[in-house]
Amino acid sequence: MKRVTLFSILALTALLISACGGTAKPETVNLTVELSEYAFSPSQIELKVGQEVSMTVVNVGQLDHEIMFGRDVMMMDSRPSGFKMDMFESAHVEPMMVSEAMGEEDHAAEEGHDGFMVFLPPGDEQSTFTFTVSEDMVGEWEIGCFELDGVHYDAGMKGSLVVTP
Ligand SMILES: [Cu+2]
Repeated sequence: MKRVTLFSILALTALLISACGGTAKPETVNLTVELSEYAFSPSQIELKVGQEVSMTVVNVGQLDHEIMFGRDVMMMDSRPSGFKMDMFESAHVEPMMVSEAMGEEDHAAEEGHDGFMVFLPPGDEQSTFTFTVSEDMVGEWEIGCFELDGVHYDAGMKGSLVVTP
């Protein structure tokens, strides 16, 4: 009798767990991307629609760096200066800054970059932001740093971000 009861409880628990799996409880993903000369680590990021992403970007290098998300590189005076299409803007998703490195906002205004950008001075400065991956983000995107008139980007400071349904 006791054994039967225990089995019933286990069976019921399993049923409840599988039932809960059907409801849209967003999966939280914590990502850390390190910026250095001249690379992102990791340089390939994969995300899924519905995920709640908390991304921390850290400048572990010796120079100013930034990270942008988009596709189709925009040229200004024949230098890569950003993306024509910003991933967040085109998906109408506004990342929420949780913590910001010093000087970030001033720098964004100075550079006149279009789209979402996280700028980081050297010295292990870091920023964290969160966003929910939406349907409109599905596809292949690029991450890039366009510091020094695009010299960083040309030197290989780029990577890929793939969003799957
Ligand atoms: Cu850079």
